[in-house]
Amino acid sequence: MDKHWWKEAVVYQIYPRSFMDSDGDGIGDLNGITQRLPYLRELGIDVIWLSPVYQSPNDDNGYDISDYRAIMADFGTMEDFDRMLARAHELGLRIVMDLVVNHTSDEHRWFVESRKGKDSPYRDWYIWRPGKPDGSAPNNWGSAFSGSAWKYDEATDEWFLHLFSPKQPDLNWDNPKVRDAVFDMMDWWCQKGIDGFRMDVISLISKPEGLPDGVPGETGYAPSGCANGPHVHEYLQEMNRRVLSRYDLITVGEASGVTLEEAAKYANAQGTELNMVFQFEHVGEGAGIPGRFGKWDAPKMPLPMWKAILSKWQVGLQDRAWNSLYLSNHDQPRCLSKFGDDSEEYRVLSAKMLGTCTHMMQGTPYVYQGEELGMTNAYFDDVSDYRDIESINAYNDLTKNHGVPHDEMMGYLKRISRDNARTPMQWDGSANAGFTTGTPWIRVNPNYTSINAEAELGDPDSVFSYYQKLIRLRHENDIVVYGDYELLLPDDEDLFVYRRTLDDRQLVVICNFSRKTLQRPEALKAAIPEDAEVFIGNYAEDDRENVRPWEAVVYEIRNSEFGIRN
Ligand code: TEU
Repeated sequence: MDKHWWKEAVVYQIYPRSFMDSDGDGIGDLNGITQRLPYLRELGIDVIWLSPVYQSPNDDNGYDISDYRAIMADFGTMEDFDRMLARAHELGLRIVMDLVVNHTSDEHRWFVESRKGKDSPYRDWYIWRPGKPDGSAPNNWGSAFSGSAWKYDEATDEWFLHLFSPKQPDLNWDNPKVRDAVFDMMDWWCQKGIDGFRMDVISLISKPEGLPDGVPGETGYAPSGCANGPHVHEYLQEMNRRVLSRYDLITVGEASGVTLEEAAKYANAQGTELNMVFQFEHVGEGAGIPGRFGKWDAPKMPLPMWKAILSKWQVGLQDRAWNSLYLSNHDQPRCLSKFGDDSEEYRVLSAKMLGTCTHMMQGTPYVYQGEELGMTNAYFDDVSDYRDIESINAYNDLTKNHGVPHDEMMGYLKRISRDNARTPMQWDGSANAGFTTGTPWIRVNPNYTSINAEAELGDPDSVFSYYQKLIRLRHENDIVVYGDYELLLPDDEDLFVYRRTLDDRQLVVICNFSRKTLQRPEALKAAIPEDAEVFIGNYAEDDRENVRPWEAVVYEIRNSEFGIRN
């Protein structure tokens, strides 16, 4: 298998608004990030993915960009950015920018010009259509943020497409002038010395010919047929030829709606498009058991189904593409609360177990800010504490238009609102967790007094110290990066067990996704020779008979002709 630095790297995602505020305005900023770079060096990560810091009216927390070559005033200046970039490079850290080019802000110059009239030279930079004869929208597509994906423009009697908020009009990638402008901007950032791009909903940029109605009844943009559209690979290969291939970058596409077969194209080993993609099946999109209201009431996925999905991606991309590995990001609830157990008794154990389960797989791991501390959902029970446009729109839509009672809706928000991941980073036990000396833009999770970086940095048994070790083991052992993957005990409803193999070495990874103490199945005992050594584990003592609550233990086996010892 081809070796690359981006396969061996561990990426850390910073959500700048919530990471560190240096000037007391309650909003994280670039100088705050610069202050905290040594912390990330200490953790051992290699690459930082910055959620957008570009100029934006902040309708979707920066995923609505009004100037790709300027910094949002909340976050500082371009000089602050340059200082942060230089300091990161001094510390051996690479910086990946969030490229949001499926859409711009409606305040971007391009759209301001486009909406001026049908004869504007920028008209075709966006997707404008007349309504249907009955006066309704051009088709039945929905927005990811509730409601229609079309907004009517009185001045020109046409509608424009927005798969997200009405302040996020979709760019028309079929227009070569749009591609020229995007590639020129990307090159400008590469010339500044950045090290890669995370590409926002890049799988949606090529819309289906004729923009036909989608599958009725599905929610959001899912029925639009925009995912993996007719020209998406053509446009990414053009991007690769004209920009990406000219620099030593790491690139990851956020590929909403991607399938395994499509991912093998986006992340193909020939390197003609991107290094890897984020797929969404294991976090419930396009897989699992859908709810009546999409993700909001989707039931928890049974572990065998979850294991099968992750294993499908591990085996399905092996030797022909590359996986990203993640359980958390700024759009997902905290993985500890979603997949683990954030109770006082099991929080630390299950945080370490989830880290082990993810980081021992084949692919590039992504650590979301605070995940390395075992941060949990905030569980805000007052709707006024939420800030996320997706959550607020869903609350209004489902309670007002779908009869969902307030308490039921609050249950959905507490469980999976994106704001659960966007509460301020918990640095220490002082006011506002050391995030700001001002009033934070969103409430700090009240458990910061016990869950914070200062308390964990000196503690060898902390989640932070455990993540340090996971990252170090990946850096020191090719088997963790390049070893083949095989799922064991596929039907077990509590245990996730898999094997990694490289040359004459094996790792057997055992993860208990329950509070139960389970007797080890005979098949499992048979997979672990007596003198196998513990590679990493979240319990102090090894117990060969049982698997304990939320236990993660990885055994290293040499001379993989199992049982044969030299
Ligand atoms: O998210 C893509 C997306 O589809 C999200 O709506 C996400 O899948 C959903 O919230 C999960 O329920 C990207 C960015 O990561 C997100 O923050 C932006 O809001 C969105 O695109 C629009 O730019």
